[in-house]
Amino acid sequence: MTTLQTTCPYCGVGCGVVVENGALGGDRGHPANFGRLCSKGAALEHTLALPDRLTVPLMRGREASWDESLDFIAAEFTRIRETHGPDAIAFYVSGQFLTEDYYVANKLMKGFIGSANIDTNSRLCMASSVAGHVRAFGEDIVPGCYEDLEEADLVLQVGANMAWCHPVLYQRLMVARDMRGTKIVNIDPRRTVTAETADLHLPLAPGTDVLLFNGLLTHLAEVGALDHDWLAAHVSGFDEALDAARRSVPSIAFVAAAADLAAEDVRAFYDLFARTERVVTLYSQGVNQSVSGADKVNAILNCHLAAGRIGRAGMGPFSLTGQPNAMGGREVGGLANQLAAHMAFAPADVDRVRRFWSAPNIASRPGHKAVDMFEAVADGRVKAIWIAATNPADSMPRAGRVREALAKCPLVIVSDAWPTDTTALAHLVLPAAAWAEKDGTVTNSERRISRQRAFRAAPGAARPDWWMFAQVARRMGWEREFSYASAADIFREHAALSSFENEGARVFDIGALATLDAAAYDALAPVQWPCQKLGGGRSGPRLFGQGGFPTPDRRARMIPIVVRSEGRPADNLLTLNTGRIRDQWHTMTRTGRVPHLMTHIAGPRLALHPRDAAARGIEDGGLARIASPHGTAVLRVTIDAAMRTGDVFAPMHWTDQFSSAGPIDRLAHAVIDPVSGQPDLKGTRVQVVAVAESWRGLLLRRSAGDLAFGENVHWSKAPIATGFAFELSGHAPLAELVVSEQALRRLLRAPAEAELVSYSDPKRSVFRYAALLDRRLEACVFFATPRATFAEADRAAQMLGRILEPTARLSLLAGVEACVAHVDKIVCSCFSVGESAIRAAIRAGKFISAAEIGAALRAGTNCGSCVPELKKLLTESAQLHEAA
Ligand SMILES: Nc1nc2c(c(=O)[nH]1)N[C@H]1C(S)=C(S)[C@@H](COP(=O)(O)OP(=O)(O)OC[C@H]3O[C@@H](n4cnc5c(=O)[nH]c(N)nc54)[C@H](O)[C@@H]3O)O[C@H]1N2
Ligand SMILES: Nc1nc2c(c(=O)[nH]1)N[C@H]1C(S)=C(S)[C@@H](COP(=O)(O)OP(=O)(O)OC[C@H]3O[C@@H](n4cnc5c(=O)[nH]c(N)nc54)[C@H](O)[C@@H]3O)O[C@H]1N2
Ligand code: SF4
Ligand SMILES: [Mo]
Repeated sequence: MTTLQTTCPYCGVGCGVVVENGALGGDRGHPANFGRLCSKGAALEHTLALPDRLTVPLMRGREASWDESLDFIAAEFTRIRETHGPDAIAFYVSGQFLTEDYYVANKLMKGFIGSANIDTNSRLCMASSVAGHVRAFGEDIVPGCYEDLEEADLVLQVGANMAWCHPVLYQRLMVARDMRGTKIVNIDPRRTVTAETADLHLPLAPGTDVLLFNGLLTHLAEVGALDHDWLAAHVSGFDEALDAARRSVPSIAFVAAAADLAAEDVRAFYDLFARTERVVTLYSQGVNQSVSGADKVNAILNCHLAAGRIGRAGMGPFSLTGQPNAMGGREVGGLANQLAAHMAFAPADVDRVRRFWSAPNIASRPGHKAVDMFEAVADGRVKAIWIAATNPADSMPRAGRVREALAKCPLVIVSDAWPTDTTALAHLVLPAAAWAEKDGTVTNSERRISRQRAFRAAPGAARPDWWMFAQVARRMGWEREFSYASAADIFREHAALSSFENEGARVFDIGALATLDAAAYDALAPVQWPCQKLGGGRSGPRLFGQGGFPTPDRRARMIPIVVRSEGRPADNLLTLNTGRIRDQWHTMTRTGRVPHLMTHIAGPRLALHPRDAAARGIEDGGLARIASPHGTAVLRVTIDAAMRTGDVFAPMHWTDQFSSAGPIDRLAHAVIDPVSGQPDLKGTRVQVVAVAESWRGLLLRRSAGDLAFGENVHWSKAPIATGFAFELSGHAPLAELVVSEQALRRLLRAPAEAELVSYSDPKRSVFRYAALLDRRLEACVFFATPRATFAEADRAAQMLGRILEPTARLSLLAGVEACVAHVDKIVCSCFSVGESAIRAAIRAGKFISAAEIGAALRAGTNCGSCVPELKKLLTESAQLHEAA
């Protein structure tokens, strides 16, 4: 029996995973999850052998060797550097890099190429928190730990849909609340499943968080909830911050009106905060991804600093990190405005890092932040860009413009494990080793460094990212400085830099790990930083409980937050909010290929309040066209009373590979927070109109392939056990699509030798076709009127790839009538339990708790991610009962 411990590659909770004889499970010994995994973590096993991996370097589509590829990059970088200067080269990397990948890329760019033009998708994710932390604490530090959530009496969730995005941490909070009675206040314009389980939900108008927290600060002052001794000893800037807050927020009534909240709810929230000592404020992208992101962060930090609620058990502000290594990337200095190891561009820092690296060309000023970086690509200042472990053609705002920039760029290099909309734009595609195939470390939201360990061989010629960057560096002439033989070599150097001439000036110090030998690195147990060399200063899971901030006067700084205009223009536009769904990870390169993860929400849906829908003649399940000045998309609509009027929500996940709608980021504006450079991905103003649907279709195929439809067909693709299912929807007559047998064969990917079978009932607009090759069902397509849901296609889906005797063919197509019943939504993806089964059982009076549903149907008993939805179904049914 072989057992290996590693870390989940998805969210910043950083759960431990054990691999036992090839089977994956939660690591009971890991202090982040104690054995739990969410639906995505539990499905990791199904991602190990996903098809279509990139396995060889591709130069303009031609297979190339590593030697040829790496020599080419080194020669081009050298030439561009000499001709145009170092700033003509850029790296755009990722919070999904391991710390070791990040360290090498950062060192190459900032110490050797000699530019700071390395930025990361963390700019879209964590930059506002980084800026807020640095302004308040003097360094980018999350002061608390996960146990604080369990020891708090009040937990705020601000712009954080934890039940879907940080599920295991959410479960820990729910368990603690059952025992301790923790109060939970959720602050989010949408009534998310997370908000559903809170004691108080404040559905504030988007972008009004600063007002709400400025109001809280003035309230704390008024009711005497400040900690004056603490303020006197450890904080500066209090008077200015309170003064600014008072000027922006004259009264609770003012906050309520501006944020569109009930005044009694605002007061209830303020009172709860004022009288509860143990408060944790969790926040995520509803805070960070905003034009006022950094100000939102500091408005929150101000309240915790003023009340002295930081760094002690059960209290503190807590920035939830997004990606598995969002934190590690900041530790190495992977953002363009950082240098390395929590040092920025102060001359003494630059000199220190230069000496440590023996760097010939150290960068002395910040480089381009993500949005600017792609602008610099567009206007030709950047002539070569290396993109790794991120998919900006889909995930950057104004994605269309990003694509245009890349299309014009003389040299685009992309390292990825799967083909994406970004690799499609690369001159050189480099095959990366993926999770399970590479070694290194990641740091989670509570500053805990955990090992990712390889337990599979990388396919073909795929290699770890650090290796690629080190190879290019060596071929550019820096052989000795990049002579790493393993991830452990890199980690030791990184750890040594963190404690180099540190003497307590920087809290990020992991000097104790700088001497790990290979065996100790291999065996490294999850550890929180700081961890200094023996006899070092700070340590422990919480920081700043006794002050000691890393600022020149050792005091934290409260920042006066001036509220910029929050007024809404009086037009007919809606605010496009974007974000995540439970079972998908970003641009779906992994989760979008796992059939059962596509069953919770099967396609890109635009959520819209009933009133906004009615005003536009949009029906539930119908289509809508959504347009911004940057792009348009047609999406299927879910009418949802959990939305505010005036806002719509679309998931960020779908791409051109998965839907005709493509990435929602084609529409997103690239407006940034002036402090952090983070784009406001939650606030694009859009127009939404109904699109008439003339028919609906379901295409089942064994192979994915391309769908060459024009503008008039909306489609989305989902993997199923036997192949792929495509939802189709036409906004022009069906006859324009199925014009000929040839067109039909293209749709079904049926070669000339394939046999076609058809069934039609024109009176009811029912048309069905199947293609068979050697008697096996290759593909079939069902067309019907717009309200059809194709429940009868289930059997056809099961039959894909199977032999179908002539007698069975027609009956398969004839099936039952196209029925109007709802296709069941899978609530529990671990055990495939559908909503209708759960509802039916609840109606029959069988269950009154999620635990009972679990006992009977197993739903919610594995990863627990669906427990909030089970609770919601129970509450809905109870409400119906009361109403009746
Ligand atoms: N299932 C899943 N989990 C993930 C990921 C994933 O792709 N899928 N990605 C990971 C990553 S990288 C990240 S960054 C995290 C993100 O985790 P979250 O930040 O929790 O997720 P989002 O859905 O982006 O946005 C959170 C909420 O912000 C709200 N919001 C929008 N505007 C405002 C506002 O003005 N004020 C307030 N208070 N709230 C607002 C939205 O309605 C939304 O519910 O998730 C991580 N976990
Ligand atoms: N509208 C909108 N846009 C958003 C957001 C939003 O809320 N709304 N959120 C933003 C946020 S917070 C984030 S974090 C970003 C995420 O956006 P991206 O980083 O673009 O999303 P991913 O799909 O995670 O991209 C990671 C890529 O790395 C590849 N990969 C996986 N493992 C490896 C590896 O080991 N090495 C290499 N080289 N490649 C690998 C994957 O196949 C995938 O293509 O999106 C941002 N964009
Ligand atoms: S909560 Fe889920 S996605 Fe996040 S680390 Fe844990 S198992 Fe992975
Ligand atoms: Mo993120």
